[in-house]
Amino acid sequence: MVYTEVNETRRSRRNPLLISLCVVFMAIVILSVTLGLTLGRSSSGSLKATFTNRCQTYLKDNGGTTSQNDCEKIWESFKKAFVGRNPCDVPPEAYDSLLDTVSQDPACNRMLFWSKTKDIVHAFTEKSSCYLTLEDTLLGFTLDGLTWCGKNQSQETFTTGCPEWSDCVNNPVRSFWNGASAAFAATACGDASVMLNGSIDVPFNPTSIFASVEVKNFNSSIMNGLTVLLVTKETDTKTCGTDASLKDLQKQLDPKLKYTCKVVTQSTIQNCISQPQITCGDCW
Ligand code: N1C
Repeated sequence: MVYTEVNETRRSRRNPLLISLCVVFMAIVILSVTLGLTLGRSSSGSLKATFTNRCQTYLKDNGGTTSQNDCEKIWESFKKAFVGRNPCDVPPEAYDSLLDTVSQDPACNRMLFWSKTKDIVHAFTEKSSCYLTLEDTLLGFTLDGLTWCGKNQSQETFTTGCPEWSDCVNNPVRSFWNGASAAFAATACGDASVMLNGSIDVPFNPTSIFASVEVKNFNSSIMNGLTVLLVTKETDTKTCGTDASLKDLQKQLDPKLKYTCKVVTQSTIQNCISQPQITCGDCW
């Protein structure tokens, strides 16, 4: 009798504790599921919003039609390249149809390529319209700096949990830049330029998109030559004649293309950017 009473008292004390633990556990489960769903949805929602907003801004600023519909159509074509696919199995060709629909008029003599000099290149192109980079085209402008991927058997788009650049070659972001860079380089006409980084060991790096994709897509029947602008700091010792990687670049260029190289210091470019009015051709 005494034994039963003690036991019951313990049970009745334990029960509320167990119940509260269960409630807390259930609350955590429900919260994580809801949060997961909301975050998942909002990331894909925000990719579409970012894409169409940037696309419309570009069209507006570049005198194109500003119809919401155009950017919605481009978004649909963009999505088709990677939605429902394993994010390590999206080859550059997946973007062919998108790149065909959004083709851009080439800007002969004004095309500027770059490798490991993105910040200074864009600081310059933002201030002047002397040169045109891939980020000054509709798709380059719209997708610059974004991350995206899909998932097998899912219609959703994701901006987190996507493969990193080096995780797999055929990831949606890497394949886009490969495909878009190939198409951009193939239209280069007249004299093109490239800003390479003279402060690093290998300014012309075979693994870069510039070396592995763009140089291979130059078309010597529409292009005259390539000018390398080797961007250095005052303390750098690299020159056009002494850098081994630039010799590789010359070897890889079609012999019909004229090769020119100039060292340009960062401060020269910065001075030029700070002028109220930039005259094309006056900077270096
Ligand atoms: O690998 P990189 O440089 O040589 O690629 C740069 C080269 C440029 O000439 C562009 O035309 O390839 C084109 N390009 C872009 O326009 C671009 N915008 C943003 C290549 N990559 C681009 N990105 C991102 O920069 C891309 O997601 C990747 O991470 C970098 C590559 O830059 P890099 O190594 O300095």
